[in-house]
Amino acid sequence: MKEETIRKAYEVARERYAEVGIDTEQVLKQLQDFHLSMHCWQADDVVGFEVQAGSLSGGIQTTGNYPGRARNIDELRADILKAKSLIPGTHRLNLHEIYGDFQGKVVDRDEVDASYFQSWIDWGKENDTKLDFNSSSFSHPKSGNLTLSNPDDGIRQFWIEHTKRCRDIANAMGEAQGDPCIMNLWVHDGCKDQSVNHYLYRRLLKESLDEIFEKPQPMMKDCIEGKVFGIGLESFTVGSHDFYTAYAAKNNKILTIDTGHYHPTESPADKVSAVLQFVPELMLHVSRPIRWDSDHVTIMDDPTLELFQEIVRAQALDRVHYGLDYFDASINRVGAYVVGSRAAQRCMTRALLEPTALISQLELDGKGFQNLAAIEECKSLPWAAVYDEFCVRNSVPVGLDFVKEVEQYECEVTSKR
Ligand code: RNT
Ligand code: ZN
Repeated sequence: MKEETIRKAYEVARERYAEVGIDTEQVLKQLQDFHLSMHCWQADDVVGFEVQAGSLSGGIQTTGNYPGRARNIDELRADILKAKSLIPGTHRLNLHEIYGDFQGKVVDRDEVDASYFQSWIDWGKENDTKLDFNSSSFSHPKSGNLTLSNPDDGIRQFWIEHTKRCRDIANAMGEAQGDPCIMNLWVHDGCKDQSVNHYLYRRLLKESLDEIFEKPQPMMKDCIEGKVFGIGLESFTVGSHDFYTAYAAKNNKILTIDTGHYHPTESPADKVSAVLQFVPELMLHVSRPIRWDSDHVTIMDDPTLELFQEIVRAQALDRVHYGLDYFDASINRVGAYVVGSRAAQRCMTRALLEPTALISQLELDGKGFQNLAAIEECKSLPWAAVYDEFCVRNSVPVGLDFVKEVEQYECEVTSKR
């Protein structure tokens, strides 16, 4: 697309937005400060690099077998860098523990330490990419149905040790990058069928968390993620939303909102203003559920847009960490990164461009129809011209121009795998 055309469209947009009290230059600055934490696991269908890797378990599933999956650390790094080159702004990378640089060695989850992530730390520095981290409870012989809530002391201690070590690794990453590493804790613990030990499992999970979080780790931040159910664990989830919301509020932990983890008619966006009254910060796993937690690629749909609007309206931009969490194995995976990341940014662009002060005043003045009219009008203000300008200023392709770059990469690299 011609830069001249984009520039002209932006100038018009700038004027239109100025009329409703929005400074687009300010919004462009805010977008530059909006860092996504890109999940490493879209590149390889959540397999990771453990030598002893088994198949994906823990209630999550990838579907599809599009060619070109990243099969090793070099391929994954190359794919992430390709995707990042097509997404404006600077972004973080969110690693799972199973993505360590194990160099062909069998390293069990209770033996892992920061040395296996040194090459990631170096890679992050070289590529201006800060790292976030996750402990990994799934795809392991000891995963079973219960990990941190397992009544078997040996198994429970194994996962406690794993998670403690992950916090050490996250802290080392945070120190090395001079910025706290955000570590997410999600365990799949649950029951496939009827169970009468709910209180026991939740008590054990609480005790495990208390022990895990005992050690102060100044350069990492803990977040905890609940969900409704997992595949094969349909009847009961130990780490439900009530459980983690209560735990986070009481213990000042970051709560993770994964947009795929709620009942189909429940609004993740509506959680923002509720829980931010009680928890210090939020981590997002922006995903897209279709009928279930299917982890489809993020798009600009109403739930995602509302989520970002709620954050902006709550003036909570600096209290939220913006992670992505989807894994579609049925399409080009680099393309999936770019589409999802840009969609999240476009939602944020629209949210930042909302003349909230103006609409809020109408609402507070009880001007019902005027309020509705303003909200409707905002939907068609020229927000896309602002995002296009953002792309130009970051020297990345505008509009559909990134598609041919993904296609070329597929032709030269991923299709040959
Ligand atoms: C699973 C959770 C979790 C995982 C990743 C791989 O339902 O959403 O965040 O998707 O950690
Ligand atoms: Zn998630």
